[in-house]
Amino acid sequence: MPDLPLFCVKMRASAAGAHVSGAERIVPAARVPEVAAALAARALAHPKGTPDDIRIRVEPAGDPLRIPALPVATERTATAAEGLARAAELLAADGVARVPEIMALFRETYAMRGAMLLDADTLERLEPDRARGVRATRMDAAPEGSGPCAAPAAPGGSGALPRPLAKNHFAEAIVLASKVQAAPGIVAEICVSDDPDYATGYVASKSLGYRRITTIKEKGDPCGGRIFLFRGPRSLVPDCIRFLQERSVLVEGVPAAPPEPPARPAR
Ligand code: WAQ
Ligand code: MG
Repeated sequence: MPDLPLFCVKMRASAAGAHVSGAERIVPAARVPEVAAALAARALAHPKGTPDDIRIRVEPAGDPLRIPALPVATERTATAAEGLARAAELLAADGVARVPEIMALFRETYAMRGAMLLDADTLERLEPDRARGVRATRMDAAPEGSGPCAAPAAPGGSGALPRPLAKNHFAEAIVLASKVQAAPGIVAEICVSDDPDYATGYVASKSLGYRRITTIKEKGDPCGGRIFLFRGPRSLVPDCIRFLQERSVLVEGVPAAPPEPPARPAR
């Protein structure tokens, strides 16, 4: 049983109204002060610059749903074109129709803070707010061991690093992707970071697991986004959005680091 009460600690930093960084954790009450301080330090140390507004919000997490992390595999690609083609191929093999149209819609996500929620078959957009998109929130990696008090929590890994000071793209993304695939009606996700220096993206589904694609955009490109693909009756959409935005989730078995891709063939 988790050591209750647990709290969601969220940080959001902006400069001149523009988003700079954000992060969140779910921790026992006793760790809230330490985690809030670490998230504030992370906001202040962000490579994009010093924010002029940092918000730390602490809310009761209730009794989080515990789900396993999606299995992780790495696909090695050399160029953005190759990576996008691989993403399309994986989605198509997973039963997603109209993949080229979905990939074409991806550019419309670039300006959004959240994800596009797209009907996988009709390609209707289901987000209530199209400019913002849908945000998955209230999630963290479950600490290794029995309860949330057992060890410093995982995203970022081993505990040797001052974790919250640097964004661990992989650890945060596997938590988000695992929660998203647990949402009612979600069948797949595609993600490209908006961090200009981070060219690795992924596609995820229950059957594909979390498939990292080492190069899915060119280095230096600030455009990124996410699409959550939904399949089901319209009446399920509110449940899906509520789960993504409100249900606290702890993801178990998050690997400290992604696995190495299969060795490249000798040239
Ligand atoms: N919920 C929904 N959409 C989000 C969220 C969220 N919590 N956070 C970000 N987005 C959307 C938003 O449109 C961003 O522009 C876009 O996703 C990319 O977000 O295994 O860093 O935080 O090494 O830049 C993938 C890791 C890293 C791959 C992805 O995404 C790997 C990443 P970013
Ligand atoms: Mg980013």
